[in-house]
Amino acid sequence: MFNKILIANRGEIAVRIIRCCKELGIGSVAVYSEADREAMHTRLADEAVCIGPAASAQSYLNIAAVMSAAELTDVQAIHPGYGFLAENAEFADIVIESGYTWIGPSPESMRTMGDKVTAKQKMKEAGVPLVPGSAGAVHDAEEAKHIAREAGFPVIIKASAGGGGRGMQVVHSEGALPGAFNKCQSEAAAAFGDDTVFIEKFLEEPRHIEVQVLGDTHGNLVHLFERECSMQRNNQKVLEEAPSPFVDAKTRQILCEAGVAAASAVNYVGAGTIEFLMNPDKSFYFIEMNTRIQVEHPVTEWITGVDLVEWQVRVAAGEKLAFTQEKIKKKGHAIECRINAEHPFKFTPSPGTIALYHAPGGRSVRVDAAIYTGYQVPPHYDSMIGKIITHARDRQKCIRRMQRAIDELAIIGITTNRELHERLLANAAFQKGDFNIHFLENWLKQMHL
Ligand code: MV4
Repeated sequence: MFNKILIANRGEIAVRIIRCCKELGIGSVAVYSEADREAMHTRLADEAVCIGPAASAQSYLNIAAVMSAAELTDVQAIHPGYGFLAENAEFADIVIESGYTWIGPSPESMRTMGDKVTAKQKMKEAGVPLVPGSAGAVHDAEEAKHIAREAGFPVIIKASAGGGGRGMQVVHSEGALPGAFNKCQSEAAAAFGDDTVFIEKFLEEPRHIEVQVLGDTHGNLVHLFERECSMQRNNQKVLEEAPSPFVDAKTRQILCEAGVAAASAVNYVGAGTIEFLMNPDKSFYFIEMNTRIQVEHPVTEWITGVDLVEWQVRVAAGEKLAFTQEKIKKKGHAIECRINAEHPFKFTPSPGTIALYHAPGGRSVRVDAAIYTGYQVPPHYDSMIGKIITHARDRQKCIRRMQRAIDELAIIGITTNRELHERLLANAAFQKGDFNIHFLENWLKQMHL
């Protein structure tokens, strides 16, 4: 096992990883920007190194600065968390070439999955269901027309180097296709330096369901069931849960096996997530794989009892998974509410000083946050300041427990999205599990605020 790990991140995920290190007896090194001198992760780590100015590009995304901090503190491994450099294969290469252990999958797995056209090719070979559309890259508007006719409108044009909702164009008619194709291609070139695009049939009312996997370096790979992440707005998830209220036992079996097949196809090591879209008839299709720990990992931890961050560290150190697939059981239901420093309905950021913070507690309530009374939420980063996770025997009890937890939460001094959660948890369609990826946006539109 490692003596000391550097955490190349900030906020609640850095705190989550530092807590894990402490429990494993591993030293922790935080890196922080000038805006994060008083941040929780800076304070909680055994050591902390300033890596640059507030702007992410000059600090948390500054590979040279992060590597200097690793050398200065003599760590053995680097955990990237999520966001920032987590899915940057170049960074993973540099970490490994510099003699450190990368707490994550191989750079090769990251590259294969990072390029969506290559990823889909691999998934096809592995027998993982794909959305009907182009076999690979689509080179011009004329080719796009033939594929769209074959698949039927509407279609979606996606950038191969995109993902997470970036670089996509939905097209409803043939007339709109050439313009959308050129737009997608040029935006992809500008945003990612790669103008490769592909086409899929646009699924109109799918749910976003993802499978958690965990692999070791000895060829063992297991799934930890699914999460449902349909409650999103502008590709920002608001609330996640496990298991999905929509997935029945039989569908779960084939879905999770597809997740394992997807990860196995790239010899996946560590914690990863395979994203699927599921139609109302429960047919499902691979869309992309996230080669990192995700924000919503605690709901899976709670229904399975598996500490995903601990296992990321253990498998990076070469340990074998201590459990087989058959040993992993799911129990009850878990929900996560993301707490953001933003207006609950307008979603405008609300940085500032937290005059008072009181965290909920009590039975089966977990709070992963990086705030405290007197903390100044900086304006430079993501608005998510923490997460509340609840668990109960069934979904209804879990919702009631979350309502109780949200009711106890007090954050004074800044605006948070607490009221969004209050209203959503009380919504009849949410309570019935009757929603898809468009629910939140449609609901907000017809709401009288
Ligand atoms: C899709 C889709 C429908 N059909 N692909 C968005 C995030 C990225 N992971 C993939 N995404 C989608 N891909 C096909 N073939 C719907 C989404 C999608 C979405 C699209 C438009 C507006 C909001 C959305 C929210 C979640 C997913």
